[in-house]
Amino acid sequence: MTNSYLKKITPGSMAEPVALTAEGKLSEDFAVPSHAEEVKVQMADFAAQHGAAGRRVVLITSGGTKVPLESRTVRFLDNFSSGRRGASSAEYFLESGYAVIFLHRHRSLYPFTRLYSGINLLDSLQLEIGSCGSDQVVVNQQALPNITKVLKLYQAVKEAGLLLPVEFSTLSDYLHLLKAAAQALSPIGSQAMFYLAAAVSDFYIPASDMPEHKIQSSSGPLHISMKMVPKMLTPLVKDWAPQAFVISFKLETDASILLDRARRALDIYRHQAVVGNVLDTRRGYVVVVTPDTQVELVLTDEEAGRGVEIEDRIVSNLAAAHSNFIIQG
Ligand code: 9Z3
Repeated sequence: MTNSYLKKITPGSMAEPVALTAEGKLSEDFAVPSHAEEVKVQMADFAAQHGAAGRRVVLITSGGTKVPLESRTVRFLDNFSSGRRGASSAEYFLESGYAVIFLHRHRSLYPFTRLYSGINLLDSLQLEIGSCGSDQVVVNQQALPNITKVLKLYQAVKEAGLLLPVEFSTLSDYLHLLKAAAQALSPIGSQAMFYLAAAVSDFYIPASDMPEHKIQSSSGPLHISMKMVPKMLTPLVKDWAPQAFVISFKLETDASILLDRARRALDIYRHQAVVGNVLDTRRGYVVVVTPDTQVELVLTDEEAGRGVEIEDRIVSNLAAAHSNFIIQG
C-alpha cells in the first residue's frame, strides 16, 4: 500500500536541475509571512533610533521552528526549545545597555514573564472589598517583593522602548524574518549583534511538494523524505549584515563531538563565535568558541541553587567580545 504523499517526495523527485543559492531557495521554497515587510520597517526604525543614540542592538532568536507536513497543517515537525535561553539572555542584554529585538517562537518563554511561567499567577492575587464596596485585586504579601522587582524592570524597559518583540511559528516565517532583521540592522554596522539561540530545523518539505490536505492514514504507513534547509548564516555573514558581530549556537546530545562541530561551524561560516551546549547540561555548562579562543562557562550547583543563571555569564562574555570587535573596527 502506498501513501500518495510518499509518491510526491521520493528521493528521485528531489533532484534539482539548477543548484540554487541559499537566497534562491529561500524565495522559491519558503512562503513569505504576510507581516514581513511591516516588521522589517519596524526593525529598521528600531535599529536606526537606538544606533543613533549610540546604543548597541542585539537580535536574539529564541524557541524552536515548526515545519508543516501539510499545507493546511494538522501535523508538523518541531524543534525542541523552551525559549528560556533566549528570554533570559534578553534580560541580561537589556541590563548591559543593549536594545533588543526578540525574534521568538509564538508562545515560547518571554523576557520577564518567563519568571512566572511555572506558577499560577492567580494564586499570587487576592480579591478584597475596597472602601466603597468595590472589588479590589491585591498581590499576596509573599509574592509582592518578586513581582514588584520584575514589574519595575519590565516597565522601565517598556517605557524606554528597548525591547521589540517579533513572533515566528514556522521555519518559513523564521527564515524570512531573520533575513529582514539582518537587512534592517545592517546600517548600524558593528553596533549590531546577532545572537542566534533559536533551535532551527535542518529539514523541510518545499511548499510545492507538500500535500494540501491532511495526510490520510488509510493510505498506509508514511515515509517522509525532507530537503536540507539552506544555511542562512552564509548570506547573513557575507551579504546581509557583513559588519555585524554574529554568534550562533550549536546543540548536540553527544558531548564528545560538541567542540569539533562548533569549530567546524566557525570554519565554514567565518562568523565571530559559536556557543556550544549539550541538551542535558545546557543550564550549567556551555563553551564559547571563537577563532582563537575557547572558554568554558560553568555554574556550580551552589550557584544554580542561589538562582544564578548561565545566560548572565554568556552575555557578559559576549558583550565584552563585542566591545573588542567594535574597537578593532
Ligand atoms: C541552542 O543550542 C540553545 O542553547 C537551546 C536552548 C535551544 C538548547 P532552551 O530554549 O534551550 O533554553 O530550552 N540553540 C541552537 C540550536 C540549533 O538549532 N543549532 C543549530 C545546530 O546545532 C545551528 S543553527 O546545528
